[in-house]
Amino acid sequence: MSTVTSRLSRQQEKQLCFLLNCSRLSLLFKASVHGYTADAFHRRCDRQGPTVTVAYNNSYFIFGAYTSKDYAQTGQNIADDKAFVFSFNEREMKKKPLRVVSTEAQRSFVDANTGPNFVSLLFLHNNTATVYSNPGTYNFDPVEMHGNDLQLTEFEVYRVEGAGSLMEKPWRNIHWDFEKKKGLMDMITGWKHGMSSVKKARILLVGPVGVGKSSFFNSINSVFKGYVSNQANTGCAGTSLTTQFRAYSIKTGGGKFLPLTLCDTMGLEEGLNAGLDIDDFASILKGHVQDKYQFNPSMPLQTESPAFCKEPELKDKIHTVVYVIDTCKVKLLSDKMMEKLAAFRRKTNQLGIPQLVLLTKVDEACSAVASDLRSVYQSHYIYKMVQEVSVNLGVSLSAVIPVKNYSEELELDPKTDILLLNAVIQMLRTTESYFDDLYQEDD
Ligand SMILES: Nc1nc2c(ncn2[C@@H]2O[C@H](COP(=O)(O)OP(=O)(O)OP(=O)(O)O)[C@@H](O)[C@H]2O)c(=O)[nH]1
Ligand SMILES: [Mg+2]
Repeated sequence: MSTVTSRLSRQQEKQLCFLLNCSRLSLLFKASVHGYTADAFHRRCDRQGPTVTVAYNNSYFIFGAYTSKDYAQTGQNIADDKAFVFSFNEREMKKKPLRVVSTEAQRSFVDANTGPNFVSLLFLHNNTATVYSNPGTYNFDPVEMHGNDLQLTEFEVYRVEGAGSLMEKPWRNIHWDFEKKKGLMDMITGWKHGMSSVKKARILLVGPVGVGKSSFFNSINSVFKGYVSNQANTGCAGTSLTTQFRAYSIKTGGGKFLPLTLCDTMGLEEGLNAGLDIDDFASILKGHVQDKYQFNPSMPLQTESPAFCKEPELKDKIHTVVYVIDTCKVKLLSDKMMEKLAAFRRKTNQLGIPQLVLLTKVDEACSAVASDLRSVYQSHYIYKMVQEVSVNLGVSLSAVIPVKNYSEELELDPKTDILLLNAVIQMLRTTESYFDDLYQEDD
């Protein structure tokens, strides 16, 4: 996984997103890593759609230029009525940023084989860590723009993921027809498989701290209760809020139980002896861990402990593992976390248990999705994150399911419910494949 990280702080990124009216910035190019050359810039930034260049100097200026058009080295002047140059100072983040548009309607930037050339600001000038500045086409005061400090300490280019960046057609089809919700609920309630000794699919939620594992259980529970319920403790803390193993049953409106147990665990942490331990994970998979077992990260569950179930049956074993990942943090997963997830995946594979990935917080990840959840499969950004997770975790694209959990709402929302219910159906189908495999082994 790439270790190239953005130089922008969270607050600076927010400031820039506000200025650009976008939901996210996705780092394409970082000169200190990729090189202060026009060639390196074009290799990563050509034909990327809307982008913003961000330059940094020793005088605490963060300045650059936005264009909604592609870089393509055509040698032409490009007209872009959305383009502008901007500046703010790291030491005066409360001050309104400077934003200047071109005075020449037909020339917002020159699309040549140089560094980004916004006529009045030419970045990576002569393939060096400098900017050439010549106000005019963009009429700014150089002191306000960059403090007359033209030596760059860093230079980055981001793709701008905005509210407008939706695909024409969704890449996965979902029926958003609200009448369907009842059908989906019935499908889950009536789910059966050929394994008569097991009544319920036992599904394990596992993933880093704060990604929404407990919230997913709460959300499914809410859909079937008919109101937003917060049975499991959720929230944000430095370490995992969930410290017990929980195997949750879910009641339907009619008082029966769903053929499904959602198992919630402590979150994964990067450090040794922190978060869910791989030995505890293996014990859960094999059905040795009892409900409400209190995890102890410095010592995994011992076989002689009373909480250790010595002779688990098939119904106690995990039938599907669901890795829960926060969509907003896909790019921020550290190498250590990726290694941990890979080790968990290996363990799960050894036991022949099928796996899915749940991408949560799609509402936080993309503003278009936040304003209408039905665009979840049209968001370029979400699609990119699905692809990235699929490659990085080594699961197929079809095994990655984006969802939005209930987090602060007081009322149910049919669109949220439909996406959640579809995720459960996917989990049940995956569990079915586990039982199918067992049957084949019995033959
Ligand atoms: N906007 C939004 N917030 C979410 C979503 N899912 C979870 N959250 C919020 O994220 C925070 C963490 O959620 P939890 O469900 O406690 O996460 P967890 O994975 O169980 O965390 P640990 O038990 O600490 O490992 C809470 O404040 C939730 O309200 C989501 O889909 N969208
Ligand atoms: Mg939790």
